[in-house]
Amino acid sequence: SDYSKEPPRHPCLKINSKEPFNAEPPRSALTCSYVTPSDFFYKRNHGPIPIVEDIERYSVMISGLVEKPKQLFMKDIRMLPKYNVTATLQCAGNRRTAMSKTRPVKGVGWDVSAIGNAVWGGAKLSDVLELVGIPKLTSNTQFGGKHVEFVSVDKCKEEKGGPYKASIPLSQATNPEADVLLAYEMNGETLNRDHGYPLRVVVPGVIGARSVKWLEDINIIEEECQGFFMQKDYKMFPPSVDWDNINWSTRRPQMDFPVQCAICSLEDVSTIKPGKVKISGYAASGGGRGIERVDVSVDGGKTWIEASRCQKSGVQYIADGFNSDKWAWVLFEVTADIRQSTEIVAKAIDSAANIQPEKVEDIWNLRGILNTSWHRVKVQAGH
Ligand code: MTE
Ligand code: MO
Repeated sequence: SDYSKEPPRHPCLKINSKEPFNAEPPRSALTCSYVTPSDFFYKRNHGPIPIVEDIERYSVMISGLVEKPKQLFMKDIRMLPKYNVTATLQCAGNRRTAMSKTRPVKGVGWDVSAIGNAVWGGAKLSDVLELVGIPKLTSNTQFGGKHVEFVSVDKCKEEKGGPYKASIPLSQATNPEADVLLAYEMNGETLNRDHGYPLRVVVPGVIGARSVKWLEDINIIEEECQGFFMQKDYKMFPPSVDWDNINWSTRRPQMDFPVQCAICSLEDVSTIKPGKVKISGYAASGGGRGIERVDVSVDGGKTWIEASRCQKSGVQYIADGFNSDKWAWVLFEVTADIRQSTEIVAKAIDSAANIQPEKVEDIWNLRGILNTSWHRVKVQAGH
């Protein structure tokens, strides 16, 4: 595979693997702004970054179980109503490094920054599917367990040199309220190569793995996609399952991500000046569930204080989806008095009252996905 034509990247990114390029920003930079600049947005790839030379000739083919298969060019997609959706994308492997400390896991080692929040601009998939005669709000009862499969052009070793692919239920794809996009813009600019130029899928509230970049084909299929990343990866197993007794077919592909939070203003080695300390970070939940509360402890989890939350500055955050960006993270902040070396802990509660698990041991899984355990940071008091 050819890694000689990779795009330029910001030097502040922490590189977890060079080929394929996997990198995340330092935690301190991640929550500087509500919308993550694309330079600082984590990059998760499984092969070399494809090159599209001729945008005029670039097209997406929609076929499979449709009456009239259709080839769509960028101009056709741009002709559809354009939506800007603020959505947080999170890799299922976010915070994997911390999970591997209890017992080794397989996968790219991520700190807490395999997550970012962007304004994605593009056409709604529900509008695109109407062009091939699939009505909005097509339910799974009417259509069985049909899925919409997204196929890329990149080449991954996991697919034996074939393209990356994934699928979502047809009912979600045809629901305008699910806000699934074929995005050609990120933060008001043309999508860059790392993030899927010229066109990517964005599935809000769902693990990043389903938001296929460099989209080439959309297939309407009878059941979920049989590709590696749906069937042999990104599934959540119990702690009792290891590589010698795994049976992949016993689990469903992970879709929504669970409630998550992380402290970004401090690292495990941070030395703090005794006194008032600002603690800040992000919290997010999948499925369009908002963040109801973020609790912070400065005594290792014995007592808790509620952090303030915001999305847009100056607007009080309410987890109702009307006054908030329902697919987006919230940033939290609290100031606490810290006099001695201690462990600072954060946990979030989503709008369905889902809470984060206390211990990483309880959710350990061999692929190291969905580490949503309470986030802990040890700090040293010094001068
Ligand atoms: N799409 C393609 N074609 N190839 C990939 O390797 N990686 C997926 C998803 N879409 C991937 C892909 C994974 S696992 C994640 S977390 C997100 O893209 C990362 O998107 P980003 O690099 O824009 O942050
Ligand atoms: Mo991912």
